[in-house]
Amino acid sequence: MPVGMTLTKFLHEEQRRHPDSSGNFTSLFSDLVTAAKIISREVRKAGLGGIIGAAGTKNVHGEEVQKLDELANEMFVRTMEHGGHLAAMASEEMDDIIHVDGRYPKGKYVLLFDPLDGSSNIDVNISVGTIFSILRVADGGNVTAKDFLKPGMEQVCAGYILYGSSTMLVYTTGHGVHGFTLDPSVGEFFLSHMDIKIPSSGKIFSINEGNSRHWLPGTVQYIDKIKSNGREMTARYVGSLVADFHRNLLKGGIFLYPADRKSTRGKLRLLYEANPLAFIVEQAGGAASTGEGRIMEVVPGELHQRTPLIIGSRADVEEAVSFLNAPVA
Ligand code: P6P
Repeated sequence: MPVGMTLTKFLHEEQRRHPDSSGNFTSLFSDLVTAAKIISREVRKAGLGGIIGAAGTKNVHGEEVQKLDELANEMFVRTMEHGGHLAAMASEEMDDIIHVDGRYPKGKYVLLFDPLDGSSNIDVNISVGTIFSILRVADGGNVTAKDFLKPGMEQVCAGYILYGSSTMLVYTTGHGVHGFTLDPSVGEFFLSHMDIKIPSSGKIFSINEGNSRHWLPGTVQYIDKIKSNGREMTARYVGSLVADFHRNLLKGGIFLYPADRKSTRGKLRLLYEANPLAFIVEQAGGAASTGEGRIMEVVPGELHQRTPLIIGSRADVEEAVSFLNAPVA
């Protein structure tokens, strides 16, 4: 029985498919994998290390910062900044972009990430995740926030790490979606889900029904429709975007965090949550919409811009959008 395909080997095989490749991207991604392994180690023992619970500070959005949020953010920055492949980074936890220290060479990529999404679940041992997106920049030496404000179509790579019953890394570079599972005894990610495709429709819907009093009429009508007789839908909502997305990616279904009267622009972040997951789901045959248009066509106006997100199986997203766009009766 041959040893499974490691992520390291897979990346090098992918690189060989691009003979003109400099190897910079492969090296950048390898640094990202190292950060993922470190965060996984810390998440797995969070209850023991005295690092659960709030850090006593708030992030740019006024949200309680959990200690593991800070640690994950620091792990990413420290692991990624000296590789010489990045010009700058942007994190959900940091107000402004993070320029790579002048001591280190600058590369031609910028990394956007949510270091530990789902932080409210950290203390109760429910799955959390890291989400990342990589863009190319023309001149690594003069990067500004404007270099990050690109539509999702310009991503060169997107992925997530899910710290669930196992730690999985799922990513795309535009050549399909591939999933790798970490074997902690070896310290390697092994290919476990080659060329993931989302079912064209599903039986799962994910939405926080606690917000239903704020929903706009189109959302009310859509949810009523899929809960009506004749539809065998089931509700699943973890409250961790990566966990909810990953389950629906594999089983089919739809996740909705729509605009409502409370979150008029939606709650989730465009650049480092919606865009990377939209790239993945479209590569897997699914769809991702704001409710009015394709997520990956939105031209960002600001780094931490929020967006409505309707994402999952293509037929389900199209049906939901038809309701959300319906003229108000
Ligand atoms: P709500 C977690 O805080 C998060 O950013 C996503 O991971 C998740 O999908 C969403 O917020 C949950 O939000 O309002 O349902 O608790």
